[in-house]
This record gives sequence, structure tokens and C-alpha cells, in this order.
Amino acid sequence: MSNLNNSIRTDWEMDEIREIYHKPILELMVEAANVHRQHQTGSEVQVCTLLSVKTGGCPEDCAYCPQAARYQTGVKAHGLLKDEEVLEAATRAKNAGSTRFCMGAAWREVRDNRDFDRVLGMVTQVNDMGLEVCCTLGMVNEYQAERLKQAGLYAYNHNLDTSGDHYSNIITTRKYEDRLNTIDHVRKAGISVCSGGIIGLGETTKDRIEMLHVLATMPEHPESVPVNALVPVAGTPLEHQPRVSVWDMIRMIATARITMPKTMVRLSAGRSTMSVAEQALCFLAGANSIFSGDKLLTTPNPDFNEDQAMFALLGLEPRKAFKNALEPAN
Ligand code: SAM
Ligand code: DTB
Ligand code: SF4
Repeated sequence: MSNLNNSIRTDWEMDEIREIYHKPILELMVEAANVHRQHQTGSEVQVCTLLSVKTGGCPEDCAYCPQAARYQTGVKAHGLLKDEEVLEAATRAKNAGSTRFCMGAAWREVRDNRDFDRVLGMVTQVNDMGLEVCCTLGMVNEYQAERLKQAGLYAYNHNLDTSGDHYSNIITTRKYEDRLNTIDHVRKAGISVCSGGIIGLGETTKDRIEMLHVLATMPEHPESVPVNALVPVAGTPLEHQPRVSVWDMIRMIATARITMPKTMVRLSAGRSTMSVAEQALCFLAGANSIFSGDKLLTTPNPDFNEDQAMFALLGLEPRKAFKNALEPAN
């Protein structure tokens, strides 16, 4: 069943999502494009910038991640950046037209220490610049989520990455349930939820559909769902995974769009190996957010000029900051 009457459903059955995912690709894209245009402004794409504020040396064993200390990936670890460095990067991002600035830390979880206090300070300063501030810092408890909110945090990214079943093949140092709990804490604190996953981790189609099912049946859909294609990094256990097919990215994006019509669906990692034509199909299928800037956290992303040219060619415009805000900034 599709979204008639503009209704937002959180009671999707696995079978319904499976049926959508497996539709003939052109039919799937048309349906997603229609839902997209019913609920979103078709020409608008949110532009976000990432900054790794604390890189590498992470104790977790996420099989895809170049920042896990246990894999030899050549990523240069560094401690928490200085405020000035972060503000400089945020200014550059704002001047380049980004409206969301996302700070990532290679932490398993937030600890109540001086580094967290410093991150809270950075959040306040970036928020004061008029940017939507997002963080991805690993697990947080309710109290930490509340402190982030008080500091001016707009969104928190915490990905499910894959299905509950496949999770333990990819990460053993924490549980799927831990991820769900953090998302709950973020939601309760009134912070916008950003949660999605990665394809290309050796998962089955069923795993992909299950992950979408978990997201689409949350009591409230995440406000953003990033769809990442694995960036295979030498030294990680997944370095030899085959490149994700663009058709699979389109199926994921379109199914997310149809099941979660109001959500920002982000075409995230993986763009640097996609042509403009391939990215255009993703936008048509309902993607309406990207990361801009020549680096994601540690891996390459298309550069600013390429994206400018793509926006001009496809007639896309950057979305304004704080549109559909849960509540006004400050
Ligand atoms: N340490 C925190 C955590 O794991 O929640 C935050 C940073 S972590 C790098 C953020 C997300 O980046 C991961 O959840 C994963 O979805 C994504 N990611 C990491 N490495 C990736 C890769 N090689 N390809 C695609 N996505 C990746
Ligand atoms: C998300 O879903 N993708 C971004 C962001 N959220 C934090 C991270 C992608 C990381 C890709 C690998 C890297 O650059 O280290
Ligand atoms: Fe650490 Fe996050 Fe990378 Fe996992 S994804 S190893 S938690 S930085």
C-alpha cells in the first residue's frame, strides 16, 4: 500500500516494505518521485558538511571503519581539535553554502569529562553562527543528550548501519539494542534524530529491508536517514567488498522515501565514485540531502566545484537552515 491521503505511517509490515523494495526499478522510482513531490520541494537539497573533531584510535571493531584502532588503515589519529579549528571549518562550510555542520568523534560513547565539555562549547558556538549543528559521538545516555540539547544541538547522528541480524557480523563490541537506546535518549531530549545505514557490508536484501523496517516503524520517523554506500578502506576487514551497485542505492533511497515521506533522505558516503547521472537518479528517487566538502570524515568526497556544477546542471537549490525545525533556534 502506498501513502495515500498524505498520511505518515509507522505501522509498516515487512511484507509491504519488501514489495516496495522489489518493484520494477522504473516503477519504484516513479512512485518515490511522486511521494517526494507530494511531501517535499523537489528541487531542494540540504547541504551538510562533516568535520572529524576527534579522529582514529577508536576502541570499537566496526568492520567497515577506518578509525578503529585495531585496523592498520593509515588514518592519522588526533585528539579533540581546538575550538578555533572547528570554528574555522564551520565558517568555511557556511560560506560554501552548507546549512548543517556535523561534528564526528571516533568514540565508542560520550564520557562525562572535559572533552565532552569542550564539545558542548563547540556546539554552542556553531549554533550561534546560524548553522544547524549535528554531532555523532557514539552512545549517549539521557543526561548527556539533555546537555547536548541545552548547548544548542539541533540533530544527533547515530546509525543502525544494518539489520539486527547482521549487526553482530559487523560489530561485536556493542549491541543493536545499544544503538536503539541511544536513539531513544536523543528523541526524548527533543533533538532531531538522524539515523540510517550502510549498504555493501555483505548483507542480504532481507537485512536491508529489515533495517528500513526498523526505521519506518519507530514511533516517530527519524528526521534524517543517511544511506551510505560502503567506502571500502584498505586495512579494514571489508576492504575487498565489491562496489555497491547504484541500482541498490536507488532501491534503498526510494524505499526510504516512500515509507518515510517527510524524512530527509541523505545520499551520504559513496558519492565520489558515482557519476552525476547516477546521483541524479538518486535525487529523482527521493534523496534530498548530501554531504559537501572534499572530505567526509576521513575519506574523499566530491569537491565543492563539482557539486556546484551538478546543482546548476540538475536545477537543484540548497535548502534553507532550520526549515521544518522542531522548534526555533535559540
Ligand atoms: N563513533 C561514532 C559512531 O560510531 O556512532 C560516530 C562516528 S562513525 C564514523 C559514524 C558513521 O559513519 C558510522 O555509523 C557509519 O555508518 C559511517 N561509516 C564509517 N565508516 C564508513 C565507511 N567506510 N563507509 C561508509 N560509511 C561509514
Ligand atoms: C553518515 O551516515 N555518514 C557520515 C556521517 N553519517 C557521520 C560518515 C561517513 C563516513 C565515511 C567514512 C569516512 O570518511 O571515514
Ligand atoms: Fe568507532 Fe564509530 Fe568507527 Fe565504530 S564507526 S570504529 S564506533 S568511529
